[in-house]
Amino acid sequence: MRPKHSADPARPLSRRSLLGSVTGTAAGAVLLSAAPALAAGPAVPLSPDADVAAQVLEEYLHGWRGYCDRAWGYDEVLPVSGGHHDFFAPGHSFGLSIVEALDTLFLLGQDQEVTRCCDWIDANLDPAQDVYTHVFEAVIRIVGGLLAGFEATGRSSLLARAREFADRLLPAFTKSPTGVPYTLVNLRTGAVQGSAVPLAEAGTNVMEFGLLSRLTGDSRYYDASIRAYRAVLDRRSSIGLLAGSIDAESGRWLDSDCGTPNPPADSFNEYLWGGWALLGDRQLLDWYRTLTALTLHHQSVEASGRLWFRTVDFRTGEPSGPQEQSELASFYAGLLAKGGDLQQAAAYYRSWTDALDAYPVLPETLDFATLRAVERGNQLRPEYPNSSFDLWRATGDDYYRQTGYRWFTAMRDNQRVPGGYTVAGDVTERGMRLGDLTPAYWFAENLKYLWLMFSDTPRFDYANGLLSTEGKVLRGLRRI
Ligand code: DMJ
Repeated sequence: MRPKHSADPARPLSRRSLLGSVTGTAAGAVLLSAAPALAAGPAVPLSPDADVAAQVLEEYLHGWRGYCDRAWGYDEVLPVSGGHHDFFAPGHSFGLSIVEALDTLFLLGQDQEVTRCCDWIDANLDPAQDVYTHVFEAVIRIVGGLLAGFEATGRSSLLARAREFADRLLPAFTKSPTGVPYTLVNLRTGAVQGSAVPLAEAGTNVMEFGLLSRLTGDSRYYDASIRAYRAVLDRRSSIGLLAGSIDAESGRWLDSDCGTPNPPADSFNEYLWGGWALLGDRQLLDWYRTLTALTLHHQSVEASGRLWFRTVDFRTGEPSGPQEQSELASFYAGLLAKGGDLQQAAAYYRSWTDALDAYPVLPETLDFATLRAVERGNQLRPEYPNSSFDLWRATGDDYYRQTGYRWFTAMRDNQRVPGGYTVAGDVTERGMRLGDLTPAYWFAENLKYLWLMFSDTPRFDYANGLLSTEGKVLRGLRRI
């Protein structure tokens, strides 16, 4: 299977595409431009299901109580042992699950909890800790979480805190000779470390930094994102592909594997799309279209009648590496749908649905030729229902809600424990062995997609809403 794809950035898009039509490339233009309007208004026929929505709410609150009772104020809960986990560095907590949960709690109508979280953040969240912090994770989780919390509540302290974090993360970008951000920065001193940068980490910040620039009128954040993109995209191979990791200091590629949408590329293309949709920067859309056309041309492959994406050498386009697909890549069906490639989006989603049918819950990595589990654990990841939501929004087809609900019941049947929800050790074992962690992203993403599909909440603008890679609603929250 070699799906056809036009590389023409001006080609007509699907009626249901989430694309707008505003142009603008310079930082100033983006800061001043209005958010792109949708191509054709709301196209999703909503048919809320109150019973399913109630189930989703119950399970979210089950997980949330588990965190609050056992690990309140810490980054993540260990729901089986009752302990807690520091996500960024031992001995340093950012209350990450609280920040991650803000806009989900708002969408769920849990206003008292939102207020409790905001009060905790105001009193306790310290952006100046003397610790090396992962830049990519801090941007998508903390800066994004605070911005979504601000959008939900209008509480100015959240915006101020987001800005303070971003200011302390900026040295990773500004100290880089190429503009590709270092992977780590010390929040107190601004010292940087880590020049070997996975592609996703170089290019997953423009939504948060662009919105922050727009909200504050300070273009430094957005400019840093664009400089990083240019540094990477200027180094495409002669056939236009990107490799997996780049040296922030020399600008040299550190490998030759183009593995989109697997990590380490995963959200790189997602943010070209999201940056365009949120900020109206036409250059981002052009890059997205060009890279997507190349991915569909060089990497799409049929195996047992299913569409997958293989890893290729970025210089030649020839296959390289094992025929594996990470569960993290399953978000890509939704991205293809948002970009207007609905046929490929649907086919790729069906591939993942077949994989879901083969296991109690999805394994971390598959051999895509056989659907054999290569990495057998399950990290409670949200990528599959993310695609369910995106495809449902793009097509209005109830199949995506049904399969999203199937994913939800599989998680509930297999990963629910008295203290919340937990990761699994081996999904191929009978009587699956469970681990002991509720990742903070569970509070941001997994059930948010289900809730949005089934609740028809008036708190979300279904026509214009935009979510980040961490499921933060960066546009389209409605305060009521
Ligand atoms: C989330 O933190 C984000 O979705 C990120 O982009 C990659 N995936 C994890 C959860 O699996």
